[in-house]
Amino acid sequence: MSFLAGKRALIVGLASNRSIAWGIASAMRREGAELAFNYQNDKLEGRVKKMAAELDSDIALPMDVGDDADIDAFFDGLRKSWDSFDILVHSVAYAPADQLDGRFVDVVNREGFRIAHDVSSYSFAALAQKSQHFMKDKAGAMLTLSYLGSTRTLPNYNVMGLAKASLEANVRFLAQDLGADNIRVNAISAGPIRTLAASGIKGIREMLAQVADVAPLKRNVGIHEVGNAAAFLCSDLASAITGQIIYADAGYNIIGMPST
Ligand code: 0WE
Repeated sequence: MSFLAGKRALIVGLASNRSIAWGIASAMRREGAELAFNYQNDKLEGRVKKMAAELDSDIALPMDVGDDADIDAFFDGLRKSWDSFDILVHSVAYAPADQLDGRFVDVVNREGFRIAHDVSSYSFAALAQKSQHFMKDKAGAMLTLSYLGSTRTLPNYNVMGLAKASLEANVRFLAQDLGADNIRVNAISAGPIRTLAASGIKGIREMLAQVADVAPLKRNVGIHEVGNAAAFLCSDLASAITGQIIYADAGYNIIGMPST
């Protein structure tokens, strides 16, 4: 197929071989894209560089998306390898652990709210702002990752739900502005997946079991399925799709009441 041949993709948020970013990077590489990565901190440098090499990339530069100076330095560094690219993938979310344990009304606080929205939503706009200049007149595509908690309540997701609601609005405003430059902006709302970020979460096992029990496809989804959807959405095959939140969740989001 190689429907991403000749395209360059910047992947932000790779942390391990269980990351959704790994599923996306693998699918995009399989379809012919050239890749570049960030790593959040020194601890992740070696691991990310090794995974980049597995996908034939020697571009991995430091960037914590919570830091403006890091973002500036990252794009200055990237410019030394690439004067343009076609695809931006944002696969980053964070809320302090105390925000994801207990009733929203009891645990929410100003700092937790700020950090969740800063790292999980603002960072997408910040990366889009920098990336637009690399993507001009390229039929570019930007993609972020959302979750059902943006529009429905579920236990413990709490302020991350508000941050995902903000992220989805972010997709629409960016899509409106960047449409003029032929840049499309979409999100994939993935079903729950056992990544490193999810492994510490209370009740994740029950949530995975619930999805497998009641979702139309009667199973969970994997990072490589999210990767395939991402590769499609960022390819010219999806040239009419922008501003959308596409669910890759085995159909779970359509259920009102499970059938017996
Ligand atoms: O968006 C997410 C999780 C993102 C996330 C994960 C962590 C764990 C470690 C954000 N911040 C942190 N902070 C930490 O300290 N998901 C869609 C996965 C997820 O997270 C949940 C879920 C699901 C599903 C949290 C509570 C309930 C369900």
